[in-house]
Amino acid sequence: MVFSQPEVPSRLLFGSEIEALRSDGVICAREVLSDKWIALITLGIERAQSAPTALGKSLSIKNRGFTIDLFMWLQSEDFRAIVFDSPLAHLAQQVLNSSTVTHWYDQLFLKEPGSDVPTPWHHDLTFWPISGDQIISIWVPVDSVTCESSGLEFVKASHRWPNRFKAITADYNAHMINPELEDVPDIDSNRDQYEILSWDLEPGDVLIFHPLTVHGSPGNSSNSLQRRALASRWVGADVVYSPKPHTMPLPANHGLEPGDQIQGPLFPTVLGR
Ligand SMILES: O=C(O)CCC(=O)C(=O)O
Repeated sequence: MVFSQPEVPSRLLFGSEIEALRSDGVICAREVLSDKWIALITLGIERAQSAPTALGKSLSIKNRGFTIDLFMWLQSEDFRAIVFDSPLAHLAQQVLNSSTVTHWYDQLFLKEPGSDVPTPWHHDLTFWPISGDQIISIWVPVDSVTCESSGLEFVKASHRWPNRFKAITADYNAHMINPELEDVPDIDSNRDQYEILSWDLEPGDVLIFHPLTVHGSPGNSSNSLQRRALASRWVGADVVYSPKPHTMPLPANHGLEPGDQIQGPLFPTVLGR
């Protein structure tokens, strides 16, 4: 079988960016995606909005301007090309330091101007049925993003905290809340006690973050800027399927047994195959 190869980014990450990601748990990488890819993601988002999945419909809060959807690349050629052909796999490879780079899943987070739906502070790994170290998310906005238009915020170096928090996201389901884990602290009432990182972004810039870095975003209080982003998530060779109660359900046909490396038709290995 002939595979296409993902595009090499117009610029690779600097060593200083990779070091900052290790120490802070998040970086903003400027100008790593060209207009071509931003246009394709935008097109994919527009198409996805007119044909949401059943899961997307149940998790979105349409009357408050909030849309979420998952496993986009299984729905459309646009997002499939983002997985297999865009430079994202190379960016992931640089930070994962793994022999293989495998797509975990992708997710849309759209907030219309005036949407009052926040993304509460949370981290991701506690509600994913995987374990391992080589896991990364790349958050790709297709619009200019400011703090006012629901810019994503991160607690610096929180990926190094020993705490493991209950899932609390705008899209959470009760079954994903693990009563054995602790609540996320009340960061908003005590912002002066935390070092909070956020960036104004332009299309082409991305945020890259560790799955234990605590993050969240306010509603979109801009009256003109849409805030549309694709979260593209990747894993390396040390990541295995580790089903536990209170974690995100995977599509039924994933074919993984506990302890299996994340791979297979739903989790394509894009580099190092
Ligand atoms: O875009 C948002 O508001 C949330 C993004 C997020 O939580 C994630 O990508 O893990």
